[in-house]
Order: sequence, then C-alpha cells, then structure tokens
Amino acid sequence: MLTIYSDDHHLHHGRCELMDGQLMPCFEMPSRADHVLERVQHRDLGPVEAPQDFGPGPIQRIHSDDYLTFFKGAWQRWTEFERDGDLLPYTWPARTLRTVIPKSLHGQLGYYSFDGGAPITAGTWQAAYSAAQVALTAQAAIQRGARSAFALCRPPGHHAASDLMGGYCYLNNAAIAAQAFLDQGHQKVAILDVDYHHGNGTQSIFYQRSDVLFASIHGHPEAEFPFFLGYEDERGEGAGEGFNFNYPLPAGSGWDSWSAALEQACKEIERYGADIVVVSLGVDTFKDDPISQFKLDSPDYLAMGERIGALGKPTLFVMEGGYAVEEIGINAVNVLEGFKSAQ
Ligand code: Q9C
Ligand code: ZN
Repeated sequence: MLTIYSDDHHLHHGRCELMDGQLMPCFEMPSRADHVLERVQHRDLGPVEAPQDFGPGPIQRIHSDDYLTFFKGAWQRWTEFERDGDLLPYTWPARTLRTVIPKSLHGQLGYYSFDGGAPITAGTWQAAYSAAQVALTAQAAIQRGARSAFALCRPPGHHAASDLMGGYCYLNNAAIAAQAFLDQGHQKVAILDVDYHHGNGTQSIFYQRSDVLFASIHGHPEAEFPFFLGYEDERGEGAGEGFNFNYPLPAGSGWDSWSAALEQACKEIERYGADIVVVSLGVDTFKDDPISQFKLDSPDYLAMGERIGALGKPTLFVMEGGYAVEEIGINAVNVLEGFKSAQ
C-alpha cells in the first residue's frame, strides 16, 4: 500500500492544552506521525512518497474563503502582539451572544473555532495545508486505479467544519479527499470514521447531502468530547436524511461492542452502494490511549482492517487521532495490514 507523507507536519507543534483544569503539553504532537512513518517503513507496507501540490482549489471546495483567509493570516497578525505563546481562542459566540464576525484577531479566532484545543503556531497553516495535500495525493493514487492508499496526515482533520477549527483539527483532510472523488466523477462516497471521538466536522459538512454517507463509531457525546454532536438520532437532514449514522458507545467499550457497531456501519455502507470508502483512521480507541476510554488492543486493529477490506471497495485511509505515541504506529499499520490481508 502506498503511503503519502510530508515532513511539513513538524512545522505544527502546539505548546499546551487545557485538560481537567491543568495546562498540559499538547497530546497532538509531531512524534505521533514520526512513529507511524517508522512503523510503515519497518513493516515494509509499501512505498512512501511526498505529496504533490494541488493548490488551494480542492480545499476551497470544503472550507469557506473567509475561514481560510483568517486561518492563513492569523499567525502574522498575532506576531504584532509580541507575545510569547501560541494563538489560542478564549471567547466564543455561545447562545446569548451575537454571531457577528468581529474585526479583532481574538474575536475572529472565537468565531472560527469551537474549542480551545487547536492552537495556531508559526507553522500551523503550512502543516495543515500540506496535510490536505497529503490526503489529495493519496486520493489521486486511488483515482488512477490503486485499490488503497494511506494518507499519513498531521494535523488531523475530522473535527474541522467548513469554517471552524477545534479538537486539534484545522482542515478536514478526509472531507477534502471525499469531495475530490466526487469532483472527479464518483457518485457515492462513504466516510467511515473509526476515531474515538465523533467526527463532528465531517458530519456537519455533509449533513444535508446524499452523495457522501457518514458513519462514525465513537465515545458517547453524553460523556465525551465533542459533547454537542454525535448522538444516534442525528440521521441527516433534507437531501441528506438517512445518510448519516452515529454509533455512540459508553466508556469502557472493548472489541465486542465496538466490532458490532463496525458491522452495522459496514452494512449501511454496503446498502448505500458506495463507489469509494474514505476511512478517518483514528487509533485513540486503544486501551492505553491517554485521553480516551475504549479498550481496543493491538490485534483488534488487524480485525478492523480485515472487515473494512471485506467491503471490497477502493479505500483511502486518512490518519486522524491516537495519542499513545509508542503504539500508534503498530495500531495504525495493523489496520492497513489487516485490510491488505482481506484483498
Ligand atoms: N484537552 C482527535 O482525536 N479534548 N481529536 C481532549 C481535553 C480534545 C481529539 C481533552 C480531543 C480532540 C483528532
Ligand atoms: Zn480522536
């Protein structure tokens, strides 16, 4: 299986995030992608190539121009404050407030984010832009006839909506790739999101559309980030009604209940008749993940890959979360090897 990877992810290295009342070093750190790349090479998964640059066009198909302009220019504006730290939001246009777009940097940062978990650093735009190109380059390989490809994206993307960053995400790599498939002639793309957290950004982007089916297995939003989306009764609306499937599971869930949800999601993807499957591949479902509450073990990821492979569809894997840095490579590559064994 071809892997696409860019060193540019090192340009994004946030300093800290708020966790249980404490400032902690960011869990979403550069060594994550480094470990996955090492494992890809160690296991001889296949060639590793750098991304091509498809320009901003395919990103603009998903993200609004005003959001992209803000994100691209935010760091330069922040340098004028001559502060030491990362650029982080601290006020949001919640319920009783107005949703005008303020002129100030921090006002706009609140407007274009849904949490304080996506710090902007000097290299964040470039890293996120390159991650989107990584996804698009892997997408292009499938478009040319490959049965599968692995987009080793960092930063991740599935929490990012059309004009919102949050949850370590800025540009929605999986959504950008799914849209590229549609723009290049495919009719039906299924996005299977196996990250521990609900893919709220991806869901919101495609919620009113029937050309992308979204299915997500995740920690129940009653108890887990992102809290405000990811319930089972979110089925899509308008033309998108019946094309959104959420499988929220309680803390402590292991392979038995997780794989039962996967089975249901796969059945829906088969019923839909997807031409292409895009997998939002988070491995923060792992039992030792430091911010998550599921109990999957490393061999379970082989079985996960096998079931996805049994769909028999061209499949693009897009890296999302996973914070047990030592095991992230083993678990992610296990999915890819399980997939290959089912071909
Ligand atoms: N800092 C992904 O896995 N909250 N994002 C963590 C408090 C945010 C996870 C706990 C989790 C976001 C791509
Ligand atoms: Zn996650």
